[in-house]
Amino acid sequence: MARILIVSNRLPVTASKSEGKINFIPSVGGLATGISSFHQNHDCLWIGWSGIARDKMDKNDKKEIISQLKKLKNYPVFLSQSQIEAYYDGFCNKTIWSLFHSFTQYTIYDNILWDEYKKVNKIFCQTILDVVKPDDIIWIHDYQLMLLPKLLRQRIPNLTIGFFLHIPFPPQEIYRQLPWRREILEGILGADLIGFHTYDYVRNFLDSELRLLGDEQNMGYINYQNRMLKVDTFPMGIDYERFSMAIQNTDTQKEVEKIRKQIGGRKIILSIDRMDYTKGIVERLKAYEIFLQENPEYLEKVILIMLAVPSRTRVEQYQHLKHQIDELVGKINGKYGSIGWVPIWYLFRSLPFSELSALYHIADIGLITPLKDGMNLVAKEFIASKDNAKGVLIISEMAGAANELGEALIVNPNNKLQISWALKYALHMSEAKQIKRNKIMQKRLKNYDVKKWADDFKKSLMQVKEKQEEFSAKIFTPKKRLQIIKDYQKSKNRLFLLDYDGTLVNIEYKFKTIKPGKDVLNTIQQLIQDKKNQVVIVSGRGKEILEKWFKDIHVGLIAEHGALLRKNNGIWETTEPFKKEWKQQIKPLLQLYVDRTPGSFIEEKEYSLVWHYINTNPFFGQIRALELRDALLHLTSNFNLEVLHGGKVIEIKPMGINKGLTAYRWISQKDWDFIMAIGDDWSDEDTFATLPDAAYSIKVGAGSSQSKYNINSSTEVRAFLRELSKK
Ligand code: ADQ
Repeated sequence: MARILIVSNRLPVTASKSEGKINFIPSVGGLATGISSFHQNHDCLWIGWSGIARDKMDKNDKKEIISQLKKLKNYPVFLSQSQIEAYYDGFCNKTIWSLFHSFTQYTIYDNILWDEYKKVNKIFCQTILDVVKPDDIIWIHDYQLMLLPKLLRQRIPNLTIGFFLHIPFPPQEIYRQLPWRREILEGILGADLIGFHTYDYVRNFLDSELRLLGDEQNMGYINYQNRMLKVDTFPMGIDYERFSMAIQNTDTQKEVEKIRKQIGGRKIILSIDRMDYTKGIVERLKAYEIFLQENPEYLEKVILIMLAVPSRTRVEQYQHLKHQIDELVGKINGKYGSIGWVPIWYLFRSLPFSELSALYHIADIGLITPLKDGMNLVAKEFIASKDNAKGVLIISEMAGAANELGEALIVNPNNKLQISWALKYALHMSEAKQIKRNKIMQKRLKNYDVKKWADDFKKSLMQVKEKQEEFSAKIFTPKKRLQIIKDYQKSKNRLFLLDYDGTLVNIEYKFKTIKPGKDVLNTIQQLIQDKKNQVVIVSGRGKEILEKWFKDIHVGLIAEHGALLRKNNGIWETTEPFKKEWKQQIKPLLQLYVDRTPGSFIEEKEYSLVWHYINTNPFFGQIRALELRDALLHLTSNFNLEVLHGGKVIEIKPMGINKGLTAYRWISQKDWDFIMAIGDDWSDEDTFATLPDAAYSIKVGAGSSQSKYNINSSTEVRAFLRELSKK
């Protein structure tokens, strides 16, 4: 079994130095708590920063840290204090964290911070290179290390790399504000599998990819620089067992008793977060105040236990937030409290598991209302901790977790009145209803716990690798090339079926300008000089243009994807008496889409109509293409027409037109002892399918195909054909 290197900014343990001694304590935060059990149960090494700056340790400390961490299956990355400040406090938290949570007003763009981010990603890369073995799986976590996948890929091209983002990926109109948007995207795209918590984030990422780098996806697969990679949703689970069983620990039971004694029979509302402006703590407090104000019958009968874990305390924004929350809590407690009752119990610290699980267990309501949250594990932990399934979760619709917790009370975190109503509703909810709702959620969370999540991610990563291998097995290696050349030399009757766009010439931005250059014409001339060779150009283009381009060259021509053909005698024939009248009825719809989609245009061929969107805004063009395809499917249902969507075109043509059927007229003509078909898109698959077993079929570019081989580009196609013609 392959070893897994988990890589994250922080290790699951944090080192500190006091009185000359190095101590370790568990780190807080979603990632550390979430996958620590996966780490323990697999052959893993966790790589990350240890918590002590390099310049604050001596040689012995360094040795001690490495050796202590080794026992815990951890390996440290050493960073200086100034690097941590500029990279983590700076770029990560003042630029990425705020922008990715759509808090553009807090986002700072500073080249110095960006430079440090790049430097630290390189340090991580070097540390991994020091310990990595060729078969290791690298699983990189989160926004601090978005350049790392590419850096590693450059050094070890075949490495298996997964990347998971724990925070939201913002909508493209927000993402594109980042001055380094391309570098970051390209950095992430170094991975083989890219995971997000929700489908919304996947869609946002794919939108940005399409707009900024221009690669279209197919079922989450992207063909990026001739490497197939996948983008998918993996909603992170929790260690369900740990939380659901917690109440059986005597320590947790003692804590429950202690809290009960202090609180008596009052209803407990629980709020737990890291102290962060994305978590909506201020809005939540204000909503609680409205609740107290509007429902005086609940005064002295409820208590809000608000737990905030100190976080990023060196960042000014966070200091300001702490100050604001302290004041607000003081104000509410002062205004509504009475002797023997404080409306808010406010704890600003991290808690041991026994205390945390006791709070989850005892609380009547979990009030979790982030303004924006990648997932939010606290909400899931609250539900899992309810051994008797009693309790009500109120969760913000802006938390990724809301997608999986549909039976909870879902609120808009900015709507304080709604939160106040939800509190009242929760306090009145019957126990039967609570149990019914929670049991459904518990079942779901138990099924897809953190172990399943991590296994699922790993399994998908290996599947992507398998797909890549299938593809590389077909890559046109020098050995395969030699084999074909040998066969070519032995043969006497050879047939070449060559697609035009994307095969003999590169597909370029401006559709209309790709006429064959000297390079293409000379290559074909050289091939047909040998009387043993018959060349057929198998194209989707109209007959006039093909005739013009290949005027004096004795090649067979197939036009309009097989509707028309010209044999060497120079006379065009139709393969079947296809109808054309339908064009008048379809054209107005295409014209409407041309008017509504700047950059698109119609190409009219004898038997087909094509709507091209290669020159449109890629994202908009794709949306319009999907709309048009749907509209056409309705309209064409009575006409015996086919609607094909591929390669930045939508083509409408009569059923039964097919490159393969027409190519077969040549294939069946003679007893060829060498056949080679080359093509790049869906329409060429029909040609490949009609070939006899011994024939050679080659697809240009990556992507799945029934071809025997894949070749990288049309430049390589031309070079290979020239090489053959000289043999
Ligand atoms: P976080 O923003 O840290 O994580 P969250 O998912 O809620 O947020 O995880 C917090 C974790 O810290 C929980 O596991 C909780 O048990 C623990 N915790 C909270 N308060 C504590 C306390 N006082 N004492 C001890 N432990 C405490 C980021 C993203 C999230 C995403 C996670 C995981 O911001 O959206 O869910 O990563 O991907």
